[in-house]
Amino acid sequence: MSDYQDIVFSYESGIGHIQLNRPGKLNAITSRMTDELAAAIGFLSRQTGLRGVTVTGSGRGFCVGQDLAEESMANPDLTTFLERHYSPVIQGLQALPAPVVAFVNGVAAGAGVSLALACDITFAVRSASFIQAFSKVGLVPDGGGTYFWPRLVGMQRSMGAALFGERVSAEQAAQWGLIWKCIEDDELDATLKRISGILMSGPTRALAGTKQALYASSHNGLREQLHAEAAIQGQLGRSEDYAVGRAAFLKKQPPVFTGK
Ligand code: LHQ
Repeated sequence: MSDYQDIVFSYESGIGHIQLNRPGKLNAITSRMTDELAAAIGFLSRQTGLRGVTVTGSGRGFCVGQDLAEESMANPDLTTFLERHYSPVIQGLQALPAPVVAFVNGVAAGAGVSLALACDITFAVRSASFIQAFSKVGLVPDGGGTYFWPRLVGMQRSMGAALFGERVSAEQAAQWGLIWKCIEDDELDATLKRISGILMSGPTRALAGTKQALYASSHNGLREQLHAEAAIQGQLGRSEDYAVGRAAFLKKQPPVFTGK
């Protein structure tokens, strides 16, 4: 879709592809980029046939966070800035009713790490790394950085990474559970295609329900969570994909899901 400049965005066969597109600046985030991300996410949220989303970077980096050279960064009112530019993107990604998969193709720093973690699941190439660079510029982790990290890797690792701003390798990130998998650099394109294919032919409503239930668990007790699972399963019990999946299992055949 041609109107975008700081991202490349396409939507095909139910899959949205977002590529951050400022390779010369390691995809540092501009206000135009957050506006374009919000527009792309808004577009995806209106597609009834949405089945998945991929997010990656162009060039040698994934995203190094806020563009510190942007003029707006001289304005100390970062509260308004974050709420206007970042919160809609982070919440928008989490709210999309289909899995959002990050493919971290190189270094991620600052809010670029938060952007990757706002996706539902993250792959990173072996040469990629994650830097909680905020303390180096006198700021706290933002874009959900203090929300995602402790939930994924616990308090000590979150503290260490944020207080000292040390580089965390992709392999270490996978060992910690910050990301799903560390893959070889030359496997990135094939993995992105393979995962897109899986999402394109997946039981979309069940995957959306899985995302919804897992996120609800971060604020629910067991009783509420059992209710949440039962409510979602109640809707899926009436879905076409469940009928297809059950029939295929009984016939010992692979299911052909339609996402309905
Ligand atoms: C950059 C940046 C960058 C601009 C590299 N900005 N140009 C705060 C405020 C409000 C709202 C939202 O959120 C935030 C939180 C944040 O995200 S604050 C920013 C946090 N990020 C950083 O502090 C990362 C700063 N970057 C670096 O430390 C290095 O670039 C790393 C270690 C990531 C990569 O180092 P190298 O591989 O050596 O690359 P490089 O430093 O040479 O960068 C390549 C170019 O990208 C270079 O431009 P140039 O024109 O000189 O080639 C950098 O200036 C530019 N760049 N990060 N955040």
